[in-house]
Amino acid sequence: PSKINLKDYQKPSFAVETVDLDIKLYEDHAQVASTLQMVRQSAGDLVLFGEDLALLAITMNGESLSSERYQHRAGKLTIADAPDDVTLEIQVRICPQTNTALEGLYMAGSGDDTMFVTQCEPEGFRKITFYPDRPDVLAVFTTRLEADKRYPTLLANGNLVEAGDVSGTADRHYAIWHDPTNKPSYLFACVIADLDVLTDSYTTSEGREVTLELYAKSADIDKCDVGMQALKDAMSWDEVNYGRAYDLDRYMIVAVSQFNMGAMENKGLNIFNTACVLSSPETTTDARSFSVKSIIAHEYFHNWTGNRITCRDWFQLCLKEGLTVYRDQSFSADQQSSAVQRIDDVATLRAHQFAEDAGPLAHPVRPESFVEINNFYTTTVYEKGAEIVRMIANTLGPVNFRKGTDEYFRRYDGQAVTVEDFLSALSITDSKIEDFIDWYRQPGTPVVTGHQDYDSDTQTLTITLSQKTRHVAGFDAPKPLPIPVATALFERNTGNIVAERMLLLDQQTQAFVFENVTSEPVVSLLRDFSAPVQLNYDYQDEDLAFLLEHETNGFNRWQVTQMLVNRILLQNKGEKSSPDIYLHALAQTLPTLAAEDAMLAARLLDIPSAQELASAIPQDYDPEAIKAQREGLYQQLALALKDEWAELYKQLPIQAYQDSADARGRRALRNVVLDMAVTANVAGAAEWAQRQYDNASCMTERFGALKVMVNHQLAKADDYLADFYERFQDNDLVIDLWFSVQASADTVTPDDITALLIHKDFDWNTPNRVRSVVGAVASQPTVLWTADGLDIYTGVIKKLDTANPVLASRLLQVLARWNTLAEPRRQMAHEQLLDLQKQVSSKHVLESLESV
Ligand code: BAL
Ligand code: ZN
Repeated sequence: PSKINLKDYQKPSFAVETVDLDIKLYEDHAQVASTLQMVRQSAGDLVLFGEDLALLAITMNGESLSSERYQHRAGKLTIADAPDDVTLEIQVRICPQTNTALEGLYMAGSGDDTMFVTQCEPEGFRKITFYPDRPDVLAVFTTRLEADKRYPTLLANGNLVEAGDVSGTADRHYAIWHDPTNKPSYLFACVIADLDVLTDSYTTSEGREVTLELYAKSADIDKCDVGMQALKDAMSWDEVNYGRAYDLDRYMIVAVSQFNMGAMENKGLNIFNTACVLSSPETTTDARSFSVKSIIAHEYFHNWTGNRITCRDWFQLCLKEGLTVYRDQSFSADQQSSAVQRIDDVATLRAHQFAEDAGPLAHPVRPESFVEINNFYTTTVYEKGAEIVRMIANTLGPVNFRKGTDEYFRRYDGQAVTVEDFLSALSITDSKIEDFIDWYRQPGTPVVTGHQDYDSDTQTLTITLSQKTRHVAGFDAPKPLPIPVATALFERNTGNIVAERMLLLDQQTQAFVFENVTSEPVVSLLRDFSAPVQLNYDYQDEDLAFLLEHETNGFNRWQVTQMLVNRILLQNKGEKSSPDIYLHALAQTLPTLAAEDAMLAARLLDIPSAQELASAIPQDYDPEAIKAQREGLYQQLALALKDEWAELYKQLPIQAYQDSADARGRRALRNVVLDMAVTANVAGAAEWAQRQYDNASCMTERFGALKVMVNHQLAKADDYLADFYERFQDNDLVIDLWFSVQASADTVTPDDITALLIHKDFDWNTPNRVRSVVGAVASQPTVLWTADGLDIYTGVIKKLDTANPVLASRLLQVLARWNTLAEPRRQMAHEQLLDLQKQVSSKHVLESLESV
């Protein structure tokens, strides 16, 4: 497959002014008629894209175009010598009923329970009709939908203009929608379904009355309140923090159970994976419910950062995603402890993005070439993209960052722009911000190394920092990047902060001098994770234990526990730290912290997942050894605090459900304590798990207890699994949990996975269900990296390769680290991947296998 390069970007020859779409849905196909008003902007052919379309008719300025007048090849329809003003009328036939790729217009559900929805980002619109389907072509859309009255819900972007019965038929109806905003085709959406709606309203700071509608199946409409409240919170937050108000009279969200992504920000008509919008205490864990709120906010925030200002081309994906993730992380930090928010964001970044940056699929935040853009909806583009915006925001400070974003909206509203445009607006108060462009261009995670020298005569402390980024093949030699390092000095005898500074490391090596330091301090670096780098500072374990006790920054307290764990588990033989200091420091900290901030206390007990630990191992990775060491340390931790668990558990009783940060923290800690108690064989702990399940006030408690029973193979685990299935068999999202708790059990075998894949409720057409099993396998390296595990995993990829290549390719990305394995696994994995390469055909999967 051929590569597309950023350097080859050319403006489209034609602009589209208006699009009139008419989509008629029938039993086994749909007919799409479109009228495009186009005007020439520059010399060149008129180019339309189209995939999986049967072209029925095409006319230009009223004249039927015979096939000699255009070329139709490899998904492109090219008309040479088009006049400057063009009206194109196109008729195509498509088949949403058999569209398993879930791109374009597709049918979700089966039997009598079906609905039709769209997913057009990035290039799905070309599966609906021929169109200049690229983000820099913006047009005003009018959409007419026609379908059987079995589907009473007919939605498209914008405002409802007209609806009624189709004359001459008894059972068909239509609706016409008009979206007054100029938008790229990737933001087009429509829905043809039978849904209930939860309605609310919001008055914007500009005085606009907005109708808010959340559409879901009638059985799910009682799970829409959390999402609705989050939407209103997000609307208000964006007005206060960015001065951005909503711009249409209607905002709709539709829940669909079969969806490749989490959600999609189509203008005025968001489409959501049910997992990312439905929430109720009985059926949704706190963690999931919290992410529902942040995803609702994320899609809402796209209205300004993505929709009103969009990307010039798909290389600029991070322009909208990095900024919008940064905005949703900031929103979420305002809904809970900001330290815990930062911990969770950084844990995700380290586990997934650092791994991607260290492996063969490493790419810059703004890639320079791709075969299939769907392969670049990555944690590098999203999460590292957000880290760059965060560094810029912290460098500027809140006042100047706001001046910069105001300028960005002022200058570029209504346009399709680039990362350079973004940096140029952000740099109006500080031209150095433009230097951050290298963060967008250069792949690889910088490693920052440092040490300190204290001179008691002059009372100066010198911190010397160096940076190094690995040279990724195919890219220029790495340059030093601007790296903000938030630093505080702690006095050893009092634990007080004596100095705080943001150091800017922008050369390969730099010395930073602090004057008037009366005794050698303990230095806390990279506070709040001020840059997405790996830090190797010359600490003693005792310094880290000191920081665990004295840091005022909750994030850094967690960070030092993670550094200690890494020293215990990952350093070379002979350099490994003993766990004593770590265990002692936690034993000192935990009881008090549990009462003050239960959620933070729960996080401090985190031992990085096997996957995250693996991401830090460049070669000779032995999954069994890492698993054994990890479990060994977990066991030691559980035993070291064995006498505390009963008391702590007692202090965290089940209470009437509340959705406050405090209550969520107590539930989170309760589940961790339960697991620790069972691990340490505390007398009666198995019964605590049963009682917690039986008396649970919400899913967090019930599922937490079930997980403990399954992971520890407690005597009643199977009975409780059966009960869980019975109780929730009608709720797909909960049955996903039922699959995932089994597939990710500590003791799972390849045979167990195979059994789940042939279970009567397993469904290859529902990405959530596939991920609930296959995603769980990915989290178990000791199962994944065996001959049987790989057989299963590559079998899944083969099965999905043509049916749903977007999903197949995403699942495949976890195999990218095969080359870090110790032999003989490395060789075995390599052979399996070479074999897979011969048996797949989608460009998505082939591109992900390029480096094998
Ligand atoms: N734009 C795709 C889904 C999201 O990032 O919001
Ligand atoms: Zn997004």
